[in-house]
Amino acid sequence: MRKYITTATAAILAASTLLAAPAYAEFSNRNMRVSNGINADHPVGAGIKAMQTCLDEKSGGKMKITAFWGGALGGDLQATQALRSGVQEGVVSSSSPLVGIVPALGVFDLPFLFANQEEAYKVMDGEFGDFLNKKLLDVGLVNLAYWENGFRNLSNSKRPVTKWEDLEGMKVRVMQNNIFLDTFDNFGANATPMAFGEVFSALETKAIDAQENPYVTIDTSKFYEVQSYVSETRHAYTPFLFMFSKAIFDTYSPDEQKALKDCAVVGRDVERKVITELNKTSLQKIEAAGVKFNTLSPEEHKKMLEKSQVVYEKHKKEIGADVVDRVQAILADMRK
Ligand code: TK8
Repeated sequence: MRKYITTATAAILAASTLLAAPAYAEFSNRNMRVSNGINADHPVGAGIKAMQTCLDEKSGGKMKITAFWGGALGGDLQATQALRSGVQEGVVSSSSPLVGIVPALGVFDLPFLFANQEEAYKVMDGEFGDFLNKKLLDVGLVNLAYWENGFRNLSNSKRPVTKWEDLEGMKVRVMQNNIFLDTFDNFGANATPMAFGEVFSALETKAIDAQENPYVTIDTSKFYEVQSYVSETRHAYTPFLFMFSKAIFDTYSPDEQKALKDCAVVGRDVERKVITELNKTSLQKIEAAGVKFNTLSPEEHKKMLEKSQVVYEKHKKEIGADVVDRVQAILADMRK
């Protein structure tokens, strides 16, 4: 009998606690600055719009993103450091300039790692992506979701690149990242690390001959105005990380945190869809501007890939052998 009463009391207590909890979610007015190096007409713009619509619905209009484009709040690395010190809320950054903070991110810089978008999505959105997110969290960065930067292609002002030997002596801007640097030096190019914000004028003044980015970036950052050739090398797929300052995130309510994470995924899906569509029209626009376009034959593409294996060997240790092995095991499994 006594036991019965205790259980019943416990049940009533539990029920009343449930009733006492607020039936509404907790949202405060939040103004969140999110910076980008690319311009507003890049598909990241469409992704952020979709994310905002989602946040409006969930927070009753209380959570607001203010986006800054074209590196207005500094380049990828600078903005990411601002997140770590809690003075800026968000950034959409390439992973490549951040390897000094999280060496494991260098895995995405390995040449020809992913064969197609599907592989990239599965790896980033699955347990491997979570594994890297933990490392980002340890350094004060909440990665809300992996957005798409995409497969990178080469543009230059010298000649069509149909085989790796054509890169001989070419002055190629690379991101501030040793794996990219070695990848291009290994092809005989003269790789020059440079922040994204300086690329247009460096191409214009011919301080450099070449750069590499997805078509949508060559289009929306207007590199086609100062380049004569675009070659479909697809030598790397780099992600965009939609990161949030952990210091600021920790002050948000669980409802706000959840809304941010959920809506970043909504934005991601829109951004990826728009990139896939725009990739085609971007290339048309680039060609219409008079830029000569070429693809590489499958044989030459394969030779480029084989030539790049030394880069894997050279950088495996600093990325973390466990990290490289892990992604390669996942990919091998997917390719079965
Ligand atoms: C924009 C960069 C850019 C990247 C690069 O901030 O630096 O070439 O591909 O998209 O993140």
